[in-house]
Amino acid sequence: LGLESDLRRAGNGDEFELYFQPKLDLATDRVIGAEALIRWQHPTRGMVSPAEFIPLAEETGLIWDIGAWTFMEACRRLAGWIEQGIPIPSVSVNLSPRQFQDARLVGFVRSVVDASGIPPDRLELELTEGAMIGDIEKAVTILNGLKDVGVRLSIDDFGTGYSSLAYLKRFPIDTLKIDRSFVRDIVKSSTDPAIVGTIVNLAESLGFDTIAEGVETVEQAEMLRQQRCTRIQGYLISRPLPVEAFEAFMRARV
Ligand code: G
Ligand code: G
Ligand code: MN
Ligand code: NA
Repeated sequence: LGLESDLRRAGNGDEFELYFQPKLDLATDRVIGAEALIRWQHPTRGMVSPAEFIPLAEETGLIWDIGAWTFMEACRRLAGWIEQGIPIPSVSVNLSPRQFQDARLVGFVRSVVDASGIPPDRLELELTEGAMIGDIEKAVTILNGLKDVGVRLSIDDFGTGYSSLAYLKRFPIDTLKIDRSFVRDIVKSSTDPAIVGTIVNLAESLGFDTIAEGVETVEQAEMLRQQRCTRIQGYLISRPLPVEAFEAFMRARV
């Protein structure tokens, strides 16, 4: 209960901060984007993990305001990087199921993108399969609305949820983010390389890109490359970084 009232207060203060984690294409050795990840610097508890407060924010409905802040802040940061000439092709933000289902979503995204002046295809929304189960027609309508705005769409934690292939072919998405559970043991596993390869083939057939999450070692990256997944994200490249450190990371690469 304490955490809930703290979360309510944090929303209108400045206790939230976005960290950014780069995504790399091994084929070109280029940073292709960055994922924005929210951090809550609580005045007495210290850093509270989103794994802890996002579920609470979902239950209480506070997620709308937190998500609105996240999206606007991500746009503000990207606009700044474009202006400074920092070569960051795109920025993604995570959407939880309740944000995705909210009737205000498409209009909100449209108005923030319009106001920011950012080319919409440089923004990406990461959705989990769980956000899209239930009413599939409704999910497809929302996804089409977002594509109409021009933002990119990805399915996060792909392979752990419920999306059937029949649904997947109807989703106007751009990228499958291969869940890190398939990456973790890929070097030793007798099954996980084949699972990754199958996801890559499926994505290719459907016209989607892939990126692997949670890549921590060069051996994992090499196994992924053998399965033709060259886009990676994880501690091997960088941990999620506060803005100044992320900018330093980007400057050091050029
Ligand atoms: O950054 P970290 O690994 O601690 O994130 C934990 C979880 O919180 C991940 O599932 C991530 O997708 C989620 N998360 C991080 N930032 C946000 C955010 O801004 N909005 C939503 N809805 N989820 C987020
Ligand atoms: O659910 P989502 O994929 O958005 O979760 C992103 C979370 O994964 C963030 O909390 C981030 O801190 C975490 N993360 C990012 N890279 C790695 C990694 O290489 N290994 C592990 N274990 N976690 C990672
Ligand atoms: Mn994510
Ligand atoms: Na994920």
